[in-house]
This record gives sequence, structure tokens and C-alpha cells, in this order.
Amino acid sequence: MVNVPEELIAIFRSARRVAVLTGSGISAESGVPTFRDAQTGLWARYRPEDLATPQAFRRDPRLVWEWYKWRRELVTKAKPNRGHEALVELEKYLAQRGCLFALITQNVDGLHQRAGSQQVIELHGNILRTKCFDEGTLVDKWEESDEKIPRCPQCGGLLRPDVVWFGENLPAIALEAAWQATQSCDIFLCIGTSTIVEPAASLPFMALQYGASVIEINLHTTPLSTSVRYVFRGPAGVILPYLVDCIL
Ligand code: BV8
Repeated sequence: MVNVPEELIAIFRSARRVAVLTGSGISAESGVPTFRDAQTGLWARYRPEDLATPQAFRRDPRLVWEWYKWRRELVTKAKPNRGHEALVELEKYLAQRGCLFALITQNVDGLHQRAGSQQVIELHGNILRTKCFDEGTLVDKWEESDEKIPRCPQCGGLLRPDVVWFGENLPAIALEAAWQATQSCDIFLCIGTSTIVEPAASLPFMALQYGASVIEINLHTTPLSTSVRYVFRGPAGVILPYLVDCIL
């Protein structure tokens, strides 16, 4: 049973601007492993931080490419869950009332867009897009080669997933949009993130500084938990639909 305080429902109903930050926890119930989950099978002996870097790719492009191929297949098979769908309903409800809504995601799985969310800001890119490692241009088709790592048809450089690796800058436009939404929102919903990876992890704290009501939905305690007034401890796929039903 999820207890949603009346005052929180009232805050949602009077809100004019809502920002949401999601992490891999919202996709966990779609069967997409989180970063903190122990990697399964073949990948059990690697840490994501040791694979999701330009250095790892330069050192062993085939290993990194295979890791992303495995994750792409997993993501393609996954389906949006009730947590993703509840955020679509919330966005529609706010749009009907002429309110602003921004969904800032750290996830690269594209499940928010597949669920129907419109205002999605992808801070860390999208695993289903591919780009040239040297030029950075997006590539949508390439020669599959026995070398297994495809090459850019324009320059012959290696291809890589269009995601932000550790040590790489976030896309400036996406980051600016995330800061704008965070600094101007009345409500900031922080869902399924360990609030460890920067600069995304600073967004809920920025929202607090700018006077927003910040709400955390997470299975476990995070560095944010003691700073916010509304914490829902449990799975996003259960809590979010219930919370949105109370508001609509
Ligand atoms: C950068 C794409 C400038 C790739 C990812 C300041 C301080 C300290 C460190 C840094 C700093 N600034 C920069 C850094 C370094 C680094 C960093 O933050 N390191 C960490 C490890 C400390 N940051 C960067 O490098 C960033 N770049 O800042 O550029 C720069 C340039 C040069 C040098 C320095 C700085 C780039 C970061 C982006 C990396 N790319 N993803 C890919 O996916 O392959 S990050 C990746 O990990 C995810 O995208 C995500 O952001 C992050 C994992 O975080 P979560 O999503 O929170 O997932 P996690 O598994 O941790 O937690 C899941 C949560 O869900 C848990 O809390 C769990 O309880 C909860 N949960 C689980 N199930 C459920 C649930 N909740 C609800 N319901 C459920 N069912």
C-alpha cells in the first residue's frame, strides 16, 4: 500500500512546471539490469565503469563493442513497464493543464520514448544509435565485417554506440535543457537513480536549492534521501502508477 500525503497531491495539482530525473532503476522492472546490479554471465567479471570509457574502447574495441551488442539486444527485447507508462500519463495530464513537463533521463535504453513520453532529455545518449569514434557523425548503416567491429563508411574509423562514456562531456544542449528544467520546476521527481554519477547526480540537489518540492522514488536509500521531504521506498513500477492515479 502506498501512502500519498494529501499535501503532496495538492502540490502536484497546483504545480505549473514538473521535472523528472530517471536512472536505470525505472527500467529494472523491464528486465534491463541496473549499473549497480552484478553484471550477468559473460560480463560478470567486468565493472561498467571499466567498459563504458574511451580508454576501454581504444584498449579493446571488440570487447566493448560486444558488450554493447549484448546490451542492445537486451534493450530491444525489453518493453516499457508501468513506471514508464505512468510518466506518460502524468505528462499528458500536465499538458492538458498548460503546464510544463521535462523528463530528464540518464538511461540510454530509449524505453521512455517507446512508452510514449514526448519531452525526453537524454543526458547520456542512446544505445541504439551508432556514431563514428573519430568524427562523431551518426551512422545508420555499415558493412558488417568478419572483424566484428564495423567501420565508418565515410572515414573508415571504428564505430561506437552514441552514448556518453565516463570521462566524456555530456551533450551541451541536453545538459543546458536539464539545468533549465531543474532550476525552474515546482516539483522534481527523482526516480530509480543511485545519485552517484555526475553531473546528473547534482540535479535533485539543484532543484532543492531553487525551491522545488523534491520527491524520491527508489528501492533503497541514496545520498539524496535525507535531504528530501517525500521519499517513496519501493519499486517505481508500483509506486508511480499509484501516485499518478492519486493526482489525476
Ligand atoms: C563528465 C552511458 C566532464 C554509458 C553513463 C564530479 C565528482 C565525481 C566524479 C565526477 C564528477 N564529474 C565527473 C565525474 C566523473 C564521472 C562520474 O560521475 N563518476 C562516478 C562513477 C563517480 N562522470 C563522468 O565522467 C561524466 N562526464 O562529467 O564530463 C568531465 C570530463 C572529463 C573528466 C571529468 C569530467 C559522464 C557520466 C556518464 C557516464 N555514462 N551511461 C552506458 O550506459 O554504457 S552513466 C551510467 O551509470 C548510467 O547512464 C547512469 O547514469 C549511471 C548509473 O546510475 P543509475 O542510473 O543511478 O544506476 P545505478 O545502477 O547506479 O542505480 C540504480 C538505482 O535504481 C539504485 O539506487 C537502485 O536502488 C534503484 N532501483 C533499482 N530497481 C529499482 C530501483 N528504484 C526504483 N524501482 C526499481 N524497480
